[in-house]
Amino acid sequence: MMKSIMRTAVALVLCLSLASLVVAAEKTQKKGKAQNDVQSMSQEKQIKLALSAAPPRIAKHAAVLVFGEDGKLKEGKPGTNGFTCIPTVMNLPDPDPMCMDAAVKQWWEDLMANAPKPSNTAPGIAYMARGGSHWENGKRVVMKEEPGAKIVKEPPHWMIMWPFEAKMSMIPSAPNPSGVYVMFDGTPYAHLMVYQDPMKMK
Ligand SMILES: [Cu+2]
Repeated sequence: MMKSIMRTAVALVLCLSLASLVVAAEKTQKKGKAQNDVQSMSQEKQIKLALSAAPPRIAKHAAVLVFGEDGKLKEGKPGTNGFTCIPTVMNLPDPDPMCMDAAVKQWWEDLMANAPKPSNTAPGIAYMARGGSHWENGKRVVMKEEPGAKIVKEPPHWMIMWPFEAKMSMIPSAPNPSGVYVMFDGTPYAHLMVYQDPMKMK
């Protein structure tokens, strides 16, 4: 009887330590990802990072969404000017916060929900004063990671979210010396990228 109790106890301890090892391993794995680096930032730091995407005159009155412990975005700060800032777009090591108006927020939520097309009914404006990144395959800018695609950095810019077409507008579909291009050309999520530093808009 005593022996079997002991055996059960040993098995229980083994189980528990194994479980804590698994949890520890998962934590280490998560830390390796940039997404979780931003997510593991304090709410205060996430808000500061998010607000650095737009000039102070916009950031001052903008709402902020931050990542909660579950990895989902939640309100970090309410706003009054219709703009919402998030601490990261691509969740890569380089900071890429974005401040967006209501139309882009709708566009962004549709993209995150894998909706076939964005539902905003008016062009939206978004600011990325810290710059950002995109996936590029050959000379093509692609929406997602795919075989052969690499991350290319973007300088500080602002965007107009509206389905412009390179063919109709004659604007190039990839970054070029002019500083303007149609990103995600040929998809419902096409939009105009303008390589101008929002911090210089006074
Ligand atoms: Cu873009």
